[in-house]
Amino acid sequence: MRLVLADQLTRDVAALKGLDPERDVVLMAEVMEEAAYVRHHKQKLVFLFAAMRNFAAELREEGIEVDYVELDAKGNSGSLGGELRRAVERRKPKRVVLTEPGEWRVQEMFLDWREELDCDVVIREDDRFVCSRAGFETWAHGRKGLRMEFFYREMRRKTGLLMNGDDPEGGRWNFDVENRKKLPKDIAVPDRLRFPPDAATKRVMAMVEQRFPDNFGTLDDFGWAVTRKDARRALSEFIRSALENFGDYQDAMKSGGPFLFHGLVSPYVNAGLLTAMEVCEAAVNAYEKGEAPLNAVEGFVRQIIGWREYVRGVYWLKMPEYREANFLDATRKLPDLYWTAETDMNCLANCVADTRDHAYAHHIQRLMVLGNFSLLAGIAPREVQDWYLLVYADAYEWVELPNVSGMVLFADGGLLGSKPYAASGAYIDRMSDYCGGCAYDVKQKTGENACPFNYLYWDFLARNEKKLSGNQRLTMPYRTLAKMKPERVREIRSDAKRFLEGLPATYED
Ligand code: FAD
Ligand code: DLZ
Ligand code: SF4
Repeated sequence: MRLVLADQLTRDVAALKGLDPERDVVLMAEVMEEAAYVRHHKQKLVFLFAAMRNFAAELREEGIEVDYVELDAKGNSGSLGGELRRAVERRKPKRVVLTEPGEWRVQEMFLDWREELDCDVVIREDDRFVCSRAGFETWAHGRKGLRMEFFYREMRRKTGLLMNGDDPEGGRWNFDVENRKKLPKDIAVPDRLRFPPDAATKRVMAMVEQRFPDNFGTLDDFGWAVTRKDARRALSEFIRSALENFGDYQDAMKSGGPFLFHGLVSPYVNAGLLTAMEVCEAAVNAYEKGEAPLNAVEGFVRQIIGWREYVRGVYWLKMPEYREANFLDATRKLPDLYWTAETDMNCLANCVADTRDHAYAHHIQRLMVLGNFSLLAGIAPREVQDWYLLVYADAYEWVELPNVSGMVLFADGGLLGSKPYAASGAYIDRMSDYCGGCAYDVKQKTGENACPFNYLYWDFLARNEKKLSGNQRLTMPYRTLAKMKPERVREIRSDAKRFLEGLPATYED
């Protein structure tokens, strides 16, 4: 019996290798425990359940027997362990074959099953990643800092992507300095290929609305691909219409335009509809044909074989302690605006609304608006982690946690990033059109009308001076803070206090 989880929907995922249709059965189960360990965005649930059902149908078309348990099936025990136990009783297999899960929580359950089940349980390595967990440990061993850049270079060598023998294509490993342009007013942003739900997906939508009516998010604009075939079409369309500008405008943000020139592939790659290597190879192929410049293609490949592989490595290296890390001792509850989008801060309102409407926001929205605010406001890591884990269609703890705790909140004290990504309103103003439509004035530093990011930034530095002032990369801002008159610092801190105390945080999740 071969178990396939919702984020393992790849025909040659490890558990399906060597499958014999004459002998083997595939088990897939929709279960309440996985659907409710956080209250996932409605689009994430629809995406995963519809993709699971379609994947099962594709296996059946191949002549493979699939034992598929729907969420509403009679007798569904509600947990993966329960469904596995029931299936073993039903089928009496000699062996159960699994692919290692993406999350620590699920791995702990797998290890329990191995003890409990009345048959052999074989757990195979998930070879959809370029770097295995053991490979990352070897790389990390003995290193003081785990900088992504050095790991990335190894992944380039290992995959041969954008390599000329031992040298990087174009003579440099990283073209990031060319990837920070502001969006010109007249630039045409391509329409993105979205997939209106078919009848089967509509049935899943009805089930999700009925079973999870109060979960975050809307289904009105559901447009994710739910089959490998459509995910391939989405990838081709990205390569054709957006990749060319991906690099230049990777950090740009626009009101009402969350997709810009981004790949929109993370839900597919994480769930298995596309593989990381095929996505990178498609981009490199466009470069080789002269259809996309090197800064775009290198930037895109770096996100996948660099950042994506690296955060997974850090996750498995540091779990389970990583979840509890709170270097800055942040304790604030998550403000309601993360659920309601109701705030006068136009940047936050836009990013939460994009998240609610699409279960998606691009990287800089996640990092420099939603994340930056949670860092400056001192929101407790566990509150922020839970929010990010449930709101995005691509979210699993292995990728969410290092991004949130390491990259955004500096909760790991600098393992993942050399300094916190704290920024004032000037950064958001430079990289977006949000400030023009905002009730606050990004140029004002203090007072009722001032952009809250401005005083929250200095308040954050003052509040965390003991822990952060020794950080070499923060020498400049701490020097500026030291030069400020005491009454100016008092004014900043009192604005921050007034603002933060006025933020409602009433939602219980
Ligand atoms: P593109 O901008 O087109 O990038 C291409 C691909 O690179 C992505 O599809 C993704 O697979 C990979 N990638 C890019 N950046 C990262 C990164 N920092 N970490 C890992 N992979 C990356 N990504 C997730 O897949 N799941 C998450 O739960 C998740 N949570 C995040 C939380 C925070 C606070 C931040 C700052 C980032 C998070 N990311 C997460 C990373 C990144 O924001 C998304 O992968 C990206 O926005 C997905 O959209 P895209 O496919 O259009 O990406
Ligand atoms: C995220 C998720 C959800 C919502 N539902 C299911 C499910 O019903 N059945 C299943 O097999 N997997 C589900 N998942 C994905 C698991 O939580 C996933 O395997 C873990 O996130 C480990 O990576
Ligand atoms: Fe955001 Fe400040 Fe700009 Fe308003 S002024 S959109 S709060 S950065």
